[in-house]
Parts: sequence; structure tokens; C-alpha cells
Amino acid sequence: MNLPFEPQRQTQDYQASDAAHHIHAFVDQKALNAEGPRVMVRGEGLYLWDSEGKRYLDGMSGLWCTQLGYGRKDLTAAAAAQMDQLAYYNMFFHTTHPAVIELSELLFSLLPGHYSHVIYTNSGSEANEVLIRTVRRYWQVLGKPEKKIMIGRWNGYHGSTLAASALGGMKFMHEMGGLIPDVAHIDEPYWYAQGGDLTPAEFGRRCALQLEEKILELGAQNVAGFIAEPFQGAGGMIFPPESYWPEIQRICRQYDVLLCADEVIGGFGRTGEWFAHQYFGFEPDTLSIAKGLTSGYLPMGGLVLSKRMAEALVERGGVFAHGLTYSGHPVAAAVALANLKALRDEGIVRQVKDDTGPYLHKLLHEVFGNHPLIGEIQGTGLLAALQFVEDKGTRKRFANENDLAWQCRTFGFEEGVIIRSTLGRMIMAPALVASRVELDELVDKTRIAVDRTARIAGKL
Ligand code: PXG
Repeated sequence: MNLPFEPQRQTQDYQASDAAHHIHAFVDQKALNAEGPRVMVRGEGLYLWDSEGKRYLDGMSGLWCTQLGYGRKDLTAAAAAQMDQLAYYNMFFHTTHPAVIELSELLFSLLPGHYSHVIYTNSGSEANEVLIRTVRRYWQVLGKPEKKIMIGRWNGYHGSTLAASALGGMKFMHEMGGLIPDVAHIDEPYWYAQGGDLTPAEFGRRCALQLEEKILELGAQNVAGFIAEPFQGAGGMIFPPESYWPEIQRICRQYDVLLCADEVIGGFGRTGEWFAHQYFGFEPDTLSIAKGLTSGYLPMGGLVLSKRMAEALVERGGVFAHGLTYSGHPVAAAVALANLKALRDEGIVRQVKDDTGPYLHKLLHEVFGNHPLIGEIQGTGLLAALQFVEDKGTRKRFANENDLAWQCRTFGFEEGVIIRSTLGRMIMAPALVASRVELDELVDKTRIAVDRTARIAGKL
């Protein structure tokens, strides 16, 4: 075994202790305990090593978050220096600190000019919790307290806390205590699965018009905001048809409903633009951010507000009774600052847009364009989804597509690449620092995993 580190304990020892104490995310814990989780012990660049010394190319940036990859010494140094200087102070009691001030300066230099303020949180879920209260407070300040209802989308994902999961449209989460009042949902713009005989453009408009119908059904005077991911992430890396966002924006403006973009996955360069709404060409009122803000090195999120909203809240709102102990945490802020500087100064976002993004998509189209198992390739920048299909002519999907995709993911692990499965889609979102050579390896190993899956599905 050729390990770049000293293994400290046996894998089984780690697993037994983990099983004794730990409840994992979105899993049958009993089944996982029987199987034993993989123990990740080291990361460097795009690569991870487990406790058995096996190396993986991480095609998912952790959970869509390690924009700079693993092991960046500049981020470690920023954290250490800030810990030495001021490890903690808060933003209650009329105080602030340089790290959060400098982070905000840099953040707003990267954002379009019509945003001016941010409320920091520790995660994406919290950003969306804060969103609900902030949006409702905004309408109260404007003298419209009855504007309270938030509209989200089925199969959208906005986090796992109570209100964030209610905004999202994962029904199996709602069934586990995830609903709150004054939330409604419309369909997702997933043309490949739900578009029927409509063209993508027709389907995109149809899905957007559902928002208008829902607003009219609920009464525009009662609707506070519409929340959506610019492209769906956890729901399967689904890109809406081009007709979708312009129509959604028109409807939100017409009915005075705030347009709230959840940029937790799309933000910080993933699409080759700094923010995904810029790629799709619309102008939200709020942005929920997290993940790539710190490259995942420390937990941090936030809710970005337009000047119009911030002006109402700051100039006319008085006290906003909201605050978190760790909002704008100095160490997280210092790491976020170093992370955003690196993304900007090393030209990484531009590289994704001009070089590595187009390279990845060209490669994917060469390798999977005529693959018998793949019906659609979506994405842009360092973001891609491969749609499994049983019959390309009719877009008929496999009845067991979820199992097939999970199997493909497992084959990927065996081949030394981490890709994500959701329903019948395989997702890639590697670190934004990925080189062409690493992208070659990502696509090559993914092809082996997809071919092995195609054999099981009787397609090869
Ligand atoms: N909004 C979006 C769009 C997200 O993708 C959250 C909010 C919540 O963020 P926190 O930091 O509270 O987790 C997310 C999180 C997956 C996966 O498997 C995706 C997320 C989290 C876990 C798994 O695709 N996204």
C-alpha cells in the first residue's frame, strides 16, 4: 500500500465506532452500519484517499463545494492567522470585525451592482430559513404584511431544516415532518422526463405559466416570493429550457412577487459565471449562498439582498429581530475571503468559462453523444448530467433507473472516481481548478462505469 499519510487506526475500528455513535445523512442507518461507511482520510487537489489507501478522483467537489479542491495552504493559513488574531466575536451588541468587512467588500465587487447587503449564516439551509423571515419582514415594512406565502417547486432542494425542506419539493422529506404553513409548490421544468410532446421551449413556458396560475389562485396580495435554484442540483442537475427564466422573471415582476434564487450550488463559478443567474440571464431579488463561498473549508452561507430590499429594511425597517451566534464568523470569513481572492486572482472562473468547461462538454459529447444508455447530456462549465434512457425515440426511462444510477455510482467508486446519482441521472461537478488531464480521467473512468451499467441494463 502506498499511502501519502500514516494510517492511524484500522478501517473496521473506525467503522464500528462510527456505527455506535453517528446518524448519517439521508441513509438507512442500520443498513449502512452493516455495510460500513468508506472512511475518507485525506484530500489533495481533486483527489481523496480512504483509510484503505484507495485513491479517488472527486468528481463532485465534496458536495458541490470544494471549488479550489483540497489541501489549499492559503486557506489553511488564512484560518490559522485569523484564529490567532481573533478566533471569535459576534455581530450583536453593535460590533463588527475586519474579516467580515473585507469579505463583504470583495463579495459585492464580484456581484452585479444591484445587490448591496448580505446576512451571513452558517449553511445553505440557514440562508433559506433567513430568507423566509427576511422576505416577510420586507413586505411588512412596505405595509403589505399579508404577503407571506412562498412558492417553491416540486423536486427543488433548499436544505434540510424544517422551513428549508418545506420550501423544497422533496415529498419524501415533507412526509418526515417537513412542512410549514404558507408554502406552495409548482412543477419542475424537467423537459426530458415530463415534457411529453411539447418542444423544450413550449414546455419551459408551460412550467413558468404554472407560477402565474398559482399566484392567481393564492391571490398576488398574499404571495411574498418565488424560490428556485437557477438549475436544479440535488434534484438531478436539471437545466430548464431557455424559455423558462425570462417568463418566470416577467411573472414575478408583474405580480410584485420577489424572485429568490438559491445559488448555494450554482454560485462561485460553477457555470463559468460567478453566479448561475448570470448564466441564465435573469435578475433575482435575493441570492442564497453557501458551499463555494468557502470552498467548503468552513461552514458559511448567506442571504444576499438587492439594494431595493436592503434599502427598505435598513432605512425604514427599524429593528429586525434576527441574529445567529456565528453569523459572519471571523475564521469562516477569513477563509471565504482567501477563497474568493484565489478564485478571482488565479482566473479560475474565467478558465472554467473559456477553457475547462468547454473542454469537459466537448469530451462528454464525444464519449456519450451516441452512447446507447445516454439520452441527454446537460450542463455547462464544470457541471454536467448524463440522463439514462431505455428508449431514445420516446425518451422512455427505465423503471429501475434509480437502482441503475446507484449501481453506476458504485462502479465509479470501484474505478476510482466519485460521481453522483439522482434518479436516472449521473452528475459531475468537479473542483473548478480541475485541469484538462484530470477531466480526461474523470470522463474516462465515468465511461467505464457507464459501460458497466449499460451491460447490466442490456444496452451493451
Ligand atoms: N440550497 C441548495 C440549492 C442546496 O443544494 C442547500 C440549499 C442546503 O445547504 P446546506 O449547507 O444546509 O446543506 C443545498 C444543499 C446532493 C446534496 O447530494 C446537495 C446538497 C446537500 C447535500 C447533498 O446533491 N445541497
